[in-house]
Amino acid sequence: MASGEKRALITGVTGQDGAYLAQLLLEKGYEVHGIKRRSSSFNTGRIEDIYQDPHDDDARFHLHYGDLTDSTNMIRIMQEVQPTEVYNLAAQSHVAVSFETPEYTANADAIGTLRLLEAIRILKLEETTRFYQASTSELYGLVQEVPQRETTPFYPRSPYGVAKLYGYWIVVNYREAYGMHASNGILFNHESPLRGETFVTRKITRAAAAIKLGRQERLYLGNLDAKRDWGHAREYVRGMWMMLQQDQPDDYVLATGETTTVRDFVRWAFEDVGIPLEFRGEGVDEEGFCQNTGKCLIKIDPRYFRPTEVELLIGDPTKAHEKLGWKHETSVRELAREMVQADLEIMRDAPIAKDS
Ligand code: NDP
Ligand code: GDR
Repeated sequence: MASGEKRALITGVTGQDGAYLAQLLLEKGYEVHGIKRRSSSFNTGRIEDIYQDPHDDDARFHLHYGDLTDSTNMIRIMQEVQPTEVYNLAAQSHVAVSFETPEYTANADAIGTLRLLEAIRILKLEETTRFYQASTSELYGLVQEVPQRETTPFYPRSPYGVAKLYGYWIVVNYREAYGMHASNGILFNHESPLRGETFVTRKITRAAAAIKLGRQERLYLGNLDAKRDWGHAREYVRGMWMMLQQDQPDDYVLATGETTTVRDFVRWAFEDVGIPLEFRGEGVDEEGFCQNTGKCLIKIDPRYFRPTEVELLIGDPTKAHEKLGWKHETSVRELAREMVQADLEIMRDAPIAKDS
């Protein structure tokens, strides 16, 4: 590698953020290495557009099989790649699923982060390798202060949040103990047409498209009162990169500063496919009716309620704005529209959507 050349290693490259980040770094001239998991079915759909044939001498995008639960595998990949920047985006990232798989979630999300930091230390790459950790607004959990900022106390409310709390602090500790350039991005929810289908925004936009096209009867959801600060994933991965370009490592909140209920997101998505909704009832009895036909399109299924919920997230991105020059651009309303349009296109050829 020529001196000054940048080489990134992205864990979780097959996920929403991994796909956007890989694309951004390739555009910036990086050599990009991604870690993907072995799967019995195809799991590289999101990076199809940037895939490069490894036989091509000019290829700058390379994939390695790996898993955050496997230390020797992490050390070997780190040794082979010798990255100048590591972006740790891999995680069991579904909050509800973490209640069902708490031990695995801790292994991948908490100890997985430690494994990567240790790989850097064992290989004596501390001086040359910068580290980004995908921390989360789920650290804030039970409301302590609004809007939530870097100094707001943490109170996670799920095994996922607790595992990510370990990830956050081990990054801070390795920064202080070994002088590593390691930063936490405390990112609030960010979505896109590449969002996983079981996260609420995508579940809603897919269902709105499918119902519009007559391919689905109704949508089952959980807590409609939860409030989230939703931004666009493409803009948030740019913030991750900006953090690693700073002379000093630090921790930053990325958020829009605006919060929306799940119910309003549902309303917008259905409005965007031309189905005005009216909600009646409350809690588990709540139902959303199409105003034109009186047909019940939204029903509450208590299975989607979480044992402990994060009711309100609203972030204060002032530090990122002032120190990084980062700011969100897309409003949540525009985001909903973009996702609905994308799902309408996909859905025209898709098989009938199943309840997810
Ligand atoms: P996704 O769920 O879309 O992607 C997660 C990625 O991690 C996938 O590539 C997945 O592989 C991979 N992965 C999961 N478990 C392992 C493992 N044990 N070893 C190796 N790879 C694994 O998440 P997002 O892209 O949305 O989020 C990226 C990161 O940012 C995550 O760490 C998430 O927790 C965090 N985060 C996300 C926010 C958001 O709103 N999107 C907000 C704040 C933080 P596969 O494709 O095979 O499943
Ligand atoms: P979240 O995202 O838990 O905030 O974590 P998700 O979209 O799963 O839930 C958002 C809110 O919607 C409520 N909800 C439902 N959620 C899902 N998935 N399915 C439903 O049917 C449903 N009905 C209501 C939830 O209760 C919740 O309040 C995301 C992930 O990307 C994490 O990895 C990341 O760290 C945080 O965002 C910031």
